Amino acid sequence: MSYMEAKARYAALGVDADAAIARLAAVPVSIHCWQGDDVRGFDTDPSKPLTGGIQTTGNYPGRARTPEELMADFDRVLALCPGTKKISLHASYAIFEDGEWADRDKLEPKHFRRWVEYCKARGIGADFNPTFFSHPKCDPLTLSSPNEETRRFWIEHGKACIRISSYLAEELGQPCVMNIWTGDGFKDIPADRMGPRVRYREAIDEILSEPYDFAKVKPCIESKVFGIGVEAYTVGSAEFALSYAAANMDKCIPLMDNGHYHPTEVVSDKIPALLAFFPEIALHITRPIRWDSDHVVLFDDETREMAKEIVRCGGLDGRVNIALDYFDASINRVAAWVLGVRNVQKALLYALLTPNEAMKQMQDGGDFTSLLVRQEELKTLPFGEVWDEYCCRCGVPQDGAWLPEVKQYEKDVLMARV
Ligand code: RNT
Ligand code: ZN
Repeated sequence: MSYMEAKARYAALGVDADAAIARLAAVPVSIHCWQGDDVRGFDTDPSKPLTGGIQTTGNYPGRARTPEELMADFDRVLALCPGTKKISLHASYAIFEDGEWADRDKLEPKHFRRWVEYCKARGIGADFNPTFFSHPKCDPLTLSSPNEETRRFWIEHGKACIRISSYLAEELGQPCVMNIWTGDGFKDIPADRMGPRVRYREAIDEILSEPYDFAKVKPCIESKVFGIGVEAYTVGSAEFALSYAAANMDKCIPLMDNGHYHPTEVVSDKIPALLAFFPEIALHITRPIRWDSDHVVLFDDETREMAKEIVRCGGLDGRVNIALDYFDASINRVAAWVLGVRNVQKALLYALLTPNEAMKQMQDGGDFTSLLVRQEELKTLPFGEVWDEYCCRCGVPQDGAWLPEVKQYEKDVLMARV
Protein backbone atom coordinates (compact mmCIF):
# COMPACT_ATOMS: atom_id res chain seq x y z
CA MET A 1 0.00 0.00 0.00
CA SER A 2 1.20 3.52 -0.79
CA TYR A 3 1.04 6.59 1.40
CA MET A 4 -1.70 7.98 -0.86
CA GLU A 5 -3.84 4.92 -0.22
CA ALA A 6 -3.21 5.06 3.50
CA LYS A 7 -4.05 8.74 3.52
CA ALA A 8 -7.38 7.99 1.84
CA ARG A 9 -8.21 5.38 4.51
CA TYR A 10 -7.65 7.95 7.24
CA ALA A 11 -9.49 10.65 5.28
CA ALA A 12 -12.54 8.38 5.21
CA LEU A 13 -12.62 8.71 9.00
CA GLY A 14 -12.15 12.47 8.83
CA VAL A 15 -8.42 12.42 9.65
CA ASP A 16 -5.97 14.51 7.61
CA ALA A 17 -2.68 12.57 7.51
CA ASP A 18 -0.71 15.43 5.90
CA ALA A 19 -1.83 17.76 8.67
CA ALA A 20 -0.87 15.18 11.32
CA ILE A 21 2.62 14.89 9.83
CA ALA A 22 3.10 18.64 9.64
CA ARG A 23 1.81 19.13 13.20
CA LEU A 24 4.09 16.50 14.74
CA ALA A 25 7.18 17.74 12.93
CA ALA A 26 6.92 21.04 14.81
CA VAL A 27 6.48 19.66 18.35
CA PRO A 28 9.62 19.80 20.51
CA VAL A 29 10.50 16.54 22.26
CA SER A 30 13.29 16.66 24.79
CA ILE A 31 15.86 13.88 24.51
CA HIS A 32 17.76 13.01 27.69
CA CYS A 33 21.53 13.11 27.32
CA TRP A 34 22.05 10.43 29.98
CA GLN A 35 21.17 7.35 27.90
CA GLY A 36 24.59 7.71 26.29
CA ASP A 37 26.74 7.22 29.39
CA ASP A 38 24.60 5.41 31.98
CA VAL A 39 23.86 8.65 33.90
CA ARG A 40 27.54 9.13 34.83
CA GLY A 41 28.16 12.74 33.81
CA PHE A 42 31.58 14.38 33.81
CA ASP A 43 31.92 15.92 37.27
CA THR A 44 32.40 12.90 39.53
CA ASP A 45 34.37 9.67 39.54
CA PRO A 46 32.73 7.42 36.90
CA SER A 47 33.74 4.28 38.80
CA LYS A 48 31.50 5.24 41.76
CA PRO A 49 28.02 3.73 41.80
CA LEU A 50 24.94 5.83 41.06
CA THR A 51 23.02 6.93 44.13
CA GLY A 52 19.57 8.38 44.71
CA GLY A 53 17.69 5.15 44.11
CA ILE A 54 18.38 4.96 40.38
CA GLN A 55 20.37 2.25 38.69
CA THR A 56 21.62 1.36 35.24
CA THR A 57 22.09 -2.31 34.58
CA GLY A 58 24.18 -3.95 31.87
CA ASN A 59 27.69 -3.39 30.62
CA TYR A 60 27.36 -3.31 26.87
CA PRO A 61 30.56 -1.87 25.41
CA GLY A 62 30.82 1.64 24.00
CA ARG A 63 29.67 3.96 26.79
CA ALA A 64 30.47 7.61 26.06
CA ARG A 65 33.23 8.71 28.45
CA THR A 66 33.87 12.30 27.43
CA PRO A 67 31.86 15.30 26.22
CA GLU A 68 33.21 14.69 22.71
CA GLU A 69 32.07 11.07 22.71
CA LEU A 70 28.64 11.93 24.11
CA MET A 71 28.16 14.70 21.57
CA ALA A 72 29.19 12.41 18.73
CA ASP A 73 26.73 9.76 19.87
CA PHE A 74 23.98 12.33 20.32
CA ASP A 75 24.59 13.45 16.74
CA ARG A 76 23.74 9.91 15.62
CA VAL A 77 20.48 10.13 17.58
CA LEU A 78 19.61 13.49 16.01
CA ALA A 79 20.28 12.12 12.54
CA LEU A 80 18.11 9.05 13.04
CA CYS A 81 15.10 10.52 14.83
CA PRO A 82 12.36 12.55 13.16
CA GLY A 83 10.78 15.70 14.55
CA THR A 84 11.87 18.77 16.47
CA LYS A 85 14.43 17.86 19.07
CA LYS A 86 15.75 19.41 22.28
CA ILE A 87 18.51 18.05 24.47
CA SER A 88 17.93 17.51 28.18
CA LEU A 89 21.14 18.02 30.16
CA HIS A 90 21.94 17.25 33.77
CA ALA A 91 24.15 19.56 35.83
CA SER A 92 26.62 16.67 36.14
CA TYR A 93 27.33 17.11 32.41
CA ALA A 94 29.17 20.39 33.05
CA ILE A 95 32.22 20.69 30.81
CA PHE A 96 35.33 21.89 32.59
CA GLU A 97 38.20 23.32 30.63
CA ASP A 98 41.87 23.99 31.29
CA GLY A 99 42.04 21.72 34.33
CA GLU A 100 39.35 23.69 36.12
CA TRP A 101 36.69 21.92 38.21
CA ALA A 102 33.74 23.35 40.13
CA ASP A 103 31.58 21.63 42.69
CA ARG A 104 27.83 21.58 42.11
CA ASP A 105 27.09 24.58 44.31
CA LYS A 106 29.54 26.64 42.26
CA LEU A 107 28.50 25.70 38.74
CA GLU A 108 28.23 28.58 36.32
CA PRO A 109 26.76 29.17 32.86
CA LYS A 110 30.26 29.04 31.40
CA HIS A 111 30.47 25.34 32.25
CA PHE A 112 27.70 24.83 29.71
CA ARG A 113 29.11 27.09 27.01
CA ARG A 114 30.14 24.14 24.87
CA TRP A 115 26.66 22.66 25.11
CA VAL A 116 25.25 26.00 23.97
CA GLU A 117 27.61 25.96 21.00
CA TYR A 118 26.57 22.39 20.29
CA CYS A 119 22.86 23.28 20.36
CA LYS A 120 23.30 26.46 18.32
CA ALA A 121 25.17 24.61 15.59
CA ARG A 122 22.30 22.13 15.35
CA GLY A 123 19.42 24.57 15.88
CA ILE A 124 18.06 22.77 18.93
CA GLY A 125 16.92 23.94 22.37
CA ALA A 126 18.01 22.63 25.77
CA ASP A 127 16.33 21.62 29.01
CA PHE A 128 18.14 21.30 32.30
CA ASN A 129 18.21 19.22 35.48
CA PRO A 130 20.00 19.95 38.74
CA THR A 131 21.82 16.78 39.83
CA PHE A 132 20.91 15.97 43.43
CA PHE A 133 22.44 12.46 43.37
CA SER A 134 25.68 10.53 42.85
CA HIS A 135 27.75 13.00 44.87
CA PRO A 136 29.62 12.84 48.21
CA LYS A 137 27.39 15.59 49.65
CA CYS A 138 24.33 13.29 49.57
CA ASP A 139 24.21 12.40 53.28
CA PRO A 140 22.16 10.49 51.84
CA LEU A 141 19.51 13.25 51.91
CA THR A 142 19.99 16.47 49.98
CA LEU A 143 17.38 19.25 50.03
CA SER A 144 15.55 17.56 52.90
CA SER A 145 18.62 16.85 55.03
CA PRO A 146 18.49 17.81 58.72
CA ASN A 147 22.11 18.89 58.32
CA GLU A 148 22.15 22.63 57.63
CA GLU A 149 25.43 22.52 55.71
CA THR A 150 24.26 19.72 53.42
CA ARG A 151 20.97 21.47 52.74
CA ARG A 152 22.70 24.79 52.06
CA PHE A 153 25.05 23.12 49.54
CA TRP A 154 22.14 21.64 47.59
CA ILE A 155 20.06 24.83 47.74
CA GLU A 156 23.04 26.68 46.25
CA HIS A 157 23.20 23.99 43.58
CA GLY A 158 19.54 24.53 42.75
CA LYS A 159 20.02 28.28 42.50
CA ALA A 160 23.08 27.86 40.28
CA CYS A 161 20.93 25.64 38.05
CA ILE A 162 18.27 28.37 37.73
CA ARG A 163 20.99 30.74 36.51
CA ILE A 164 22.29 28.13 34.07
CA SER A 165 18.75 27.44 32.83
CA SER A 166 18.22 31.18 32.23
CA TYR A 167 21.46 31.23 30.27
CA LEU A 168 20.40 28.25 28.14
CA ALA A 169 16.97 29.78 27.46
CA GLU A 170 18.47 33.15 26.61
CA GLU A 171 21.22 31.84 24.36
CA LEU A 172 19.06 29.34 22.51
CA GLY A 173 15.93 31.49 22.28
CA GLN A 174 13.69 28.71 23.59
CA PRO A 175 12.22 28.02 27.04
CA CYS A 176 14.29 25.78 29.32
CA VAL A 177 12.40 23.26 31.45
CA MET A 178 14.35 22.77 34.70
CA ASN A 179 13.39 19.65 36.58
CA ILE A 180 13.90 19.25 40.32
CA TRP A 181 14.09 15.62 41.40
CA THR A 182 15.86 14.25 44.43
CA GLY A 183 16.18 10.64 45.51
CA ASP A 184 15.76 11.69 49.14
CA GLY A 185 14.15 8.97 51.18
CA PHE A 186 14.71 6.10 53.61
CA LYS A 187 15.31 2.40 53.29
CA ASP A 188 13.26 1.64 56.36
CA ILE A 189 10.36 3.03 58.29
CA PRO A 190 11.13 6.58 59.41
CA ALA A 191 10.30 8.14 62.76
CA ASP A 192 9.62 11.51 61.18
CA ARG A 193 7.93 11.71 57.81
CA MET A 194 6.92 15.32 57.93
CA GLY A 195 10.19 16.98 58.95
CA PRO A 196 12.03 16.05 55.73
CA ARG A 197 9.05 17.19 53.66
CA VAL A 198 8.84 20.55 55.38
CA ARG A 199 12.58 21.02 54.86
CA TYR A 200 12.24 19.98 51.23
CA ARG A 201 9.39 22.47 50.75
CA GLU A 202 11.42 25.28 52.29
CA ALA A 203 14.49 24.36 50.26
CA ILE A 204 12.54 24.50 46.98
CA ASP A 205 11.11 27.87 48.10
CA GLU A 206 14.67 29.12 48.48
CA ILE A 207 15.78 27.76 45.13
CA LEU A 208 12.82 29.38 43.40
CA SER A 209 13.58 32.69 45.11
CA GLU A 210 16.46 32.99 42.65
CA PRO A 211 15.15 35.43 40.00
CA TYR A 212 14.01 33.99 36.66
CA ASP A 213 11.52 34.71 33.93
CA PHE A 214 8.84 32.01 34.24
CA ALA A 215 8.09 32.31 30.51
CA LYS A 216 11.66 31.20 29.80
CA VAL A 217 12.70 29.03 32.73
CA LYS A 218 10.15 26.45 33.79
CA PRO A 219 11.05 24.77 37.06
CA CYS A 220 9.31 21.41 37.56
CA ILE A 221 8.85 19.24 40.62
CA GLU A 222 9.09 15.51 39.87
CA SER A 223 7.55 13.03 42.28
CA LYS A 224 8.48 9.41 42.94
CA VAL A 225 6.96 6.51 44.81
CA PHE A 226 10.19 4.74 45.82
CA GLY A 227 13.73 3.93 44.68
CA ILE A 228 16.30 1.21 45.17
CA GLY A 229 17.60 1.59 48.73
CA VAL A 230 14.82 4.03 49.59
CA GLU A 231 11.94 1.58 49.61
CA ALA A 232 10.08 2.69 52.72
CA TYR A 233 9.72 6.41 52.28
CA THR A 234 10.26 9.02 49.56
CA VAL A 235 10.32 12.66 50.60
CA GLY A 236 9.16 13.95 47.20
CA SER A 237 6.10 11.72 46.98
CA ALA A 238 3.25 12.28 44.51
CA GLU A 239 1.17 14.22 47.04
CA PHE A 240 4.16 16.33 48.04
CA ALA A 241 5.18 17.26 44.50
CA LEU A 242 1.67 17.92 43.29
CA SER A 243 0.79 19.99 46.34
CA TYR A 244 3.97 22.01 45.95
CA ALA A 245 3.24 22.72 42.30
CA ALA A 246 -0.42 23.54 43.02
CA ALA A 247 0.52 25.95 45.79
CA ASN A 248 3.12 27.63 43.59
CA MET A 249 1.49 27.73 40.17
CA ASP A 250 3.07 31.08 39.37
CA LYS A 251 6.57 29.63 39.82
CA CYS A 252 6.68 25.99 38.76
CA ILE A 253 4.87 23.11 37.10
CA PRO A 254 4.37 19.46 38.08
CA LEU A 255 6.33 16.72 36.31
CA MET A 256 5.10 13.15 36.05
CA ASP A 257 7.48 10.31 35.24
CA ASN A 258 5.44 7.25 34.31
CA GLY A 259 7.91 5.00 36.13
CA HIS A 260 7.16 6.72 39.43
CA TYR A 261 3.76 5.36 40.38
CA HIS A 262 2.32 2.13 41.68
CA PRO A 263 2.31 -0.45 38.87
CA THR A 264 -1.44 -0.31 38.23
CA GLU A 265 -1.59 3.49 38.11
CA VAL A 266 -1.38 5.07 34.67
CA VAL A 267 -0.03 8.50 33.82
CA SER A 268 -2.28 8.66 30.74
CA ASP A 269 -5.24 9.14 33.08
CA LYS A 270 -3.36 11.67 35.22
CA ILE A 271 -2.56 13.96 32.27
CA PRO A 272 -6.14 15.27 31.83
CA ALA A 273 -6.61 15.35 35.61
CA LEU A 274 -3.69 17.74 36.00
CA LEU A 275 -4.55 19.74 32.90
CA ALA A 276 -7.95 20.47 34.43
CA PHE A 277 -6.01 22.63 36.92
CA PHE A 278 -2.52 23.42 35.64
CA PRO A 279 -1.98 25.55 32.52
CA GLU A 280 1.18 23.55 31.87
CA ILE A 281 2.66 20.21 32.96
CA ALA A 282 5.78 18.20 32.12
CA LEU A 283 6.37 14.51 31.47
CA HIS A 284 9.23 12.05 31.68
CA ILE A 285 8.34 9.21 29.37
CA THR A 286 9.92 5.91 30.34
CA ARG A 287 9.01 2.21 30.63
CA PRO A 288 8.83 0.66 34.05
CA ILE A 289 8.86 -3.12 34.39
CA ARG A 290 7.66 -3.96 37.91
CA TRP A 291 9.55 -0.95 39.24
CA ASP A 292 11.13 2.25 37.89
CA SER A 293 13.45 0.17 35.75
CA ASP A 294 13.77 2.78 32.98
CA HIS A 295 13.64 0.33 30.08
CA VAL A 296 13.61 1.67 26.51
CA VAL A 297 10.24 3.22 25.64
CA LEU A 298 8.11 0.99 23.40
CA PHE A 299 5.24 1.67 21.02
CA ASP A 300 3.01 0.02 23.58
CA ASP A 301 -0.52 0.57 24.86
CA GLU A 302 0.33 2.99 27.67
CA THR A 303 2.75 5.08 25.60
CA ARG A 304 0.05 5.40 22.94
CA GLU A 305 -2.56 6.22 25.57
CA MET A 306 -0.35 8.97 27.02
CA ALA A 307 0.20 10.36 23.53
CA LYS A 308 -3.54 10.35 22.89
CA GLU A 309 -4.18 12.34 26.06
CA ILE A 310 -1.41 14.81 25.19
CA VAL A 311 -2.98 15.37 21.76
CA ARG A 312 -6.62 15.47 22.93
CA CYS A 313 -5.95 17.84 25.80
CA GLY A 314 -4.16 20.43 23.67
CA GLY A 315 -0.80 19.34 25.01
CA LEU A 316 0.93 19.96 21.70
CA ASP A 317 0.11 23.65 21.96
CA GLY A 318 2.64 24.13 24.73
CA ARG A 319 0.63 22.72 27.62
CA VAL A 320 2.63 19.50 27.93
CA ASN A 321 6.42 19.56 27.95
CA ILE A 322 7.42 16.16 26.59
CA ALA A 323 10.73 14.62 27.62
CA LEU A 324 12.24 11.15 27.72
CA ASP A 325 13.93 9.51 30.69
CA TYR A 326 15.32 6.00 30.50
CA PHE A 327 18.71 4.34 30.53
CA ASP A 328 19.55 0.89 29.30
CA ALA A 329 23.19 -0.23 29.42
CA SER A 330 22.51 -3.82 28.33
CA ILE A 331 22.17 -3.15 24.59
CA ASN A 332 23.76 -0.75 22.12
CA ARG A 333 23.12 2.59 23.82
CA VAL A 334 22.64 4.57 20.61
CA ALA A 335 20.09 2.03 19.37
CA ALA A 336 18.32 2.18 22.76
CA TRP A 337 18.23 5.97 22.51
CA VAL A 338 16.94 6.06 18.92
CA LEU A 339 14.35 3.33 19.44
CA GLY A 340 12.78 5.09 22.42
CA VAL A 341 12.68 8.48 20.72
CA ARG A 342 11.20 7.02 17.56
CA ASN A 343 8.58 5.18 19.62
CA VAL A 344 7.49 8.40 21.33
CA GLN A 345 7.25 10.02 17.90
CA LYS A 346 5.27 7.04 16.63
CA ALA A 347 2.86 7.22 19.54
CA LEU A 348 2.31 10.94 18.96
CA LEU A 349 1.71 10.40 15.25
CA TYR A 350 -0.68 7.57 16.04
CA ALA A 351 -2.57 9.89 18.39
CA LEU A 352 -2.71 12.62 15.76
CA LEU A 353 -4.21 10.09 13.34
CA THR A 354 -7.05 9.30 15.73
CA PRO A 355 -10.47 10.81 14.90
CA ASN A 356 -10.69 12.37 18.34
CA GLU A 357 -13.55 14.75 17.65
CA ALA A 358 -15.79 12.08 16.13
CA MET A 359 -15.02 9.71 19.01
CA LYS A 360 -15.76 12.40 21.57
CA GLN A 361 -19.14 12.87 19.94
CA MET A 362 -19.83 9.15 20.25
CA GLN A 363 -18.98 9.34 23.94
CA ASP A 364 -21.05 12.46 24.56
CA GLY A 365 -23.94 10.97 22.60
CA GLY A 366 -23.81 7.82 24.70
CA ASP A 367 -22.94 5.59 21.73
CA PHE A 368 -20.36 3.48 23.53
CA THR A 369 -20.87 0.58 21.13
CA SER A 370 -19.65 2.63 18.16
CA LEU A 371 -16.85 4.08 20.26
CA LEU A 372 -15.48 0.68 21.23
CA VAL A 373 -15.73 -0.66 17.68
CA ARG A 374 -14.04 2.45 16.25
CA GLN A 375 -11.21 2.24 18.78
CA GLU A 376 -10.56 -1.36 17.85
CA GLU A 377 -10.77 -0.83 14.08
CA LEU A 378 -8.29 2.04 14.26
CA LYS A 379 -5.64 -0.43 15.36
CA THR A 380 -5.38 -2.09 11.97
CA LEU A 381 -5.40 1.02 9.79
CA PRO A 382 -2.26 1.43 7.63
CA PHE A 383 -0.35 3.46 10.21
CA GLY A 384 3.05 2.18 9.01
CA GLU A 385 2.70 3.96 5.66
CA VAL A 386 2.06 7.29 7.35
CA TRP A 387 4.99 6.72 9.73
CA ASP A 388 7.29 5.96 6.77
CA GLU A 389 6.11 9.12 5.05
CA TYR A 390 6.72 11.15 8.21
CA CYS A 391 10.30 9.83 8.47
CA CYS A 392 10.84 10.56 4.80
CA ARG A 393 9.58 14.15 5.09
CA CYS A 394 11.79 14.66 8.15
CA GLY A 395 14.79 13.37 6.19
CA VAL A 396 15.53 10.43 8.51
CA PRO A 397 15.70 6.71 7.73
CA GLN A 398 12.58 4.57 7.81
CA ASP A 399 12.20 1.55 10.10
CA GLY A 400 14.58 -1.14 8.94
CA ALA A 401 17.13 1.36 7.65
CA TRP A 402 18.41 3.01 10.82
CA LEU A 403 19.72 0.01 12.73
CA PRO A 404 22.31 -0.84 10.05
CA GLU A 405 23.64 2.71 10.46
CA VAL A 406 23.91 2.25 14.21
CA LYS A 407 25.64 -1.10 13.73
CA GLN A 408 28.15 0.51 11.40
CA TYR A 409 28.75 3.27 13.97
CA GLU A 410 29.23 0.62 16.62
CA LYS A 411 31.85 -1.08 14.48
CA ASP A 412 33.66 2.12 13.52
CA VAL A 413 33.39 4.13 16.73
CA LEU A 414 31.84 2.47 19.78
CA MET A 415 33.91 -0.72 19.74
CA ALA A 416 37.09 1.32 19.58
CA ARG A 417 36.25 2.66 23.05
CA VAL A 418 36.93 -0.58 24.89
C1 RNT B 1 14.75 9.24 38.71
C2 RNT B 1 14.07 10.33 37.97
C3 RNT B 1 14.97 11.35 37.34
C4 RNT B 1 16.20 10.74 36.74
C5 RNT B 1 16.99 11.68 35.86
C6 RNT B 1 18.35 11.17 35.58
O1 RNT B 1 13.93 8.23 39.09
O2 RNT B 1 13.22 9.80 37.01
O3 RNT B 1 14.25 12.12 36.46
O4 RNT B 1 15.92 9.60 36.00
O5 RNT B 1 16.98 12.94 36.38
ZN1 ZN C 1 12.35 11.06 35.58
